[in-house]
Amino acid sequence: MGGSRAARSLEPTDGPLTFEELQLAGRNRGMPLEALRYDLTPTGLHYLLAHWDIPAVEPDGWRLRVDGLVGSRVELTLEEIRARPRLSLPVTLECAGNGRARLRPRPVSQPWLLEAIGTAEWTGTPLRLLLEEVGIGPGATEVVFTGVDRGIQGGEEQGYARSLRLADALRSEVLLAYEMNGEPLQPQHGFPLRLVVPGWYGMASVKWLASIELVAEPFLGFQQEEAYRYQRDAADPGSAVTRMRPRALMIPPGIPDFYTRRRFLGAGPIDLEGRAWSGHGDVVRVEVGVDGRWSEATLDRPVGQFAWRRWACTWEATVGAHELSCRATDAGGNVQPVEQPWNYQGMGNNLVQRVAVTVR
Ligand SMILES: Nc1nc2c(c(=O)[nH]1)N[C@H]1C(S)=C(S)[C@@H](COP(=O)(O)O)O[C@H]1N2
Ligand SMILES: [Mo]
Repeated sequence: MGGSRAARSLEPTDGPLTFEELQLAGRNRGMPLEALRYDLTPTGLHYLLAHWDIPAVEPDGWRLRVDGLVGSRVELTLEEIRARPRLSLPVTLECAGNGRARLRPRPVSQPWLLEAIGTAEWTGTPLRLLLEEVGIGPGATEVVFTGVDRGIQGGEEQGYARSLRLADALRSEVLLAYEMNGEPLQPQHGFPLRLVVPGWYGMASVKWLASIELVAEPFLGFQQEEAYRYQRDAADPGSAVTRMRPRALMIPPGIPDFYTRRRFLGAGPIDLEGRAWSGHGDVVRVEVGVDGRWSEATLDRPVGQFAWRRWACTWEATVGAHELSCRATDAGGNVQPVEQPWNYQGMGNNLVQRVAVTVR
């Protein structure tokens, strides 16, 4: 197994960004950090990630198949799903690869810096109600979600498929979502239907859903067993990436230089603000660092149980070059690291943000 993993992965590198990384970066966009000002990220500013192409789905011909170890198999139209009990939840989503391109050496994949985040209000029907209705067969332990999209990864042609353990799938906040911010899903965010798994990194929220299958054995698909694992190296089977680690981000203050993005601002009191979230319970503390000295920020109420909360503080900016940073602590006692948490696939890098500023 170690051998096959090694053969399927690209080795991390200290080299310059590649053409292939640029190709991915041009398709998969981040949320500009100034959009941290919004409670709910406008849909066009929400981050976007698709492994392959955005599939063309004709809503009339589309059906959601629910089968496997169920009492009764069903095929549902979008109309039938929309007619089911409805729930809206603000949810912060973050790609598990967020921060990857800041690692040294750099795992080669979509080269995210810090922007693979967004918070939307997702509307759909709770998965749990549908599973209970079709009947969870004896022996079912996992639920496999497969998207319409297809591609090749690790040399293997596949549809995008992920599983959840039954207990996770039955959590009341897990949605089959058909609306984002009050509008039907846009093509790139999973039209006509996607899974939304609040608290988890984005890979769990399967877009362009085609089927839901209840199975008895652990699912071993590529996106479950090969991708999305915390590994030391290619041979390490590692552990599964699940919930989001805590993170705070700051709206870079002042004005940017076009090319370097260094920030410029005037001396005096500066309002710093941003957002913080975690998949392990509420963020309970945000600290702001100025040149390595930390102080407390104030916290607003979370936008929702599964969504980020705003933080703010005032900084007496003095003339010169400074480095600003921020770090979150969650209810589980997890704190963002100040040294990089390196792993082979570049997953869950929640190293603190650092913002270089010049005060004039
Ligand atoms: N079918 C399918 N679902 C998918 C993906 C994909 O490539 N195909 N990408 C996943 C990943 S890695 C992330 S981070 C989120 C991104 O969701 P968004 O583009 O709506 O922000 O979708 C997830 N669901
Ligand atoms: Mo992702």
